Amino acid sequence: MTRPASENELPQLYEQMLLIRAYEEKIVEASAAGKVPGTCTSVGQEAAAVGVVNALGGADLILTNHRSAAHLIARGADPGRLLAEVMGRSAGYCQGKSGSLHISVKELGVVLTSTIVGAELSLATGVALAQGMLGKPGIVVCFFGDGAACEGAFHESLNLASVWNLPILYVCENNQWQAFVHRRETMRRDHVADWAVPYDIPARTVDGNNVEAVLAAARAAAAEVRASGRPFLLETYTYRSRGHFEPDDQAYVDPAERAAWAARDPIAACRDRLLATGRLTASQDAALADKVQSRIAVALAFAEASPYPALSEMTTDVYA
Ligand SMILES: Cc1ncc(C[n+]2csc(CCOP(=O)(O)OP(=O)(O)O)c2C)c(N)n1
Repeated sequence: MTRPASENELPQLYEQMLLIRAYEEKIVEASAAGKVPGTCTSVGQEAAAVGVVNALGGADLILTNHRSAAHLIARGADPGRLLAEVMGRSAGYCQGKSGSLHISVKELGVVLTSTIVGAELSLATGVALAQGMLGKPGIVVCFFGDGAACEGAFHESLNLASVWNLPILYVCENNQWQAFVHRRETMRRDHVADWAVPYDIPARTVDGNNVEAVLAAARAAAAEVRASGRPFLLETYTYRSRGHFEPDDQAYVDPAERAAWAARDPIAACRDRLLATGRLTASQDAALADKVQSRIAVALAFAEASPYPALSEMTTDVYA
């Protein structure tokens, strides 16, 4: 039994998306000013992340990739500690030693961020196997991109997860781009969901820019994984609105493509639905925007005030 987003949920999902956008825009601004290292952002993909993460339970484990900020914030990570991590400060979730590309938050069940494209897929197989052997509850959720789906690790992992009956919810964020290459150049088909079927894994594609649709699809998918104990692949069809990393002027992107997707921005679409149905007023919207901006300003001040790790700690918490 799955539930669609309720009346009360949509404003909360909207606020989470606003917070994620404000966090990543602050990184863009601060990195342009030389204060923060540039990162890979997920601007434009907020609905995909928020919809999926809000469909999960507390015992579920998440493995994610280089665009993990939205997954982390939707899971409840503190933007101040995330920013501190990106800035290499000791108040960061990994004591400033992971940066944005390796961050994990054990207490939130975010097992890892993988900067090796596709590694999250093979590691999810092992995490799900271990969960089962240890008798732990919770499914494993693995976020990856369409580029990762073009790697051998995707096919090996899906095959093994199917043969071994592993409870993994695969979430492909098909954002059309693979670094500086459009997925048209690397895939014959538009949808990664098609590739799950030969492995006997049920799959569906959902509009990744509609947070309510993603939430409903992710709830149904997670329920199916729990009931069957088997994998499921959910593809969120979305768009990476900014460059591969910061800075990136996206000179390689057709301006018409960018404009078409900008017109489908997930946050603007959600705002329009909330306003049109009277669940949000313009003044409440302005207050929410102020609220998230001040939260991010506090987060940046917190991160900037945090010291760098001591030299004596340089080799602790690291394994390579
Ligand atoms: C194994 C490996 N190959 C190449 C790279 C360089 N790289 C980093 S991100 C990226 C594109 C990944 O595309 P996709 O999986 O679609 O994720 P997206 O960046 O679109 O979110 C590439 C090629 C890498 N980090 N790891």
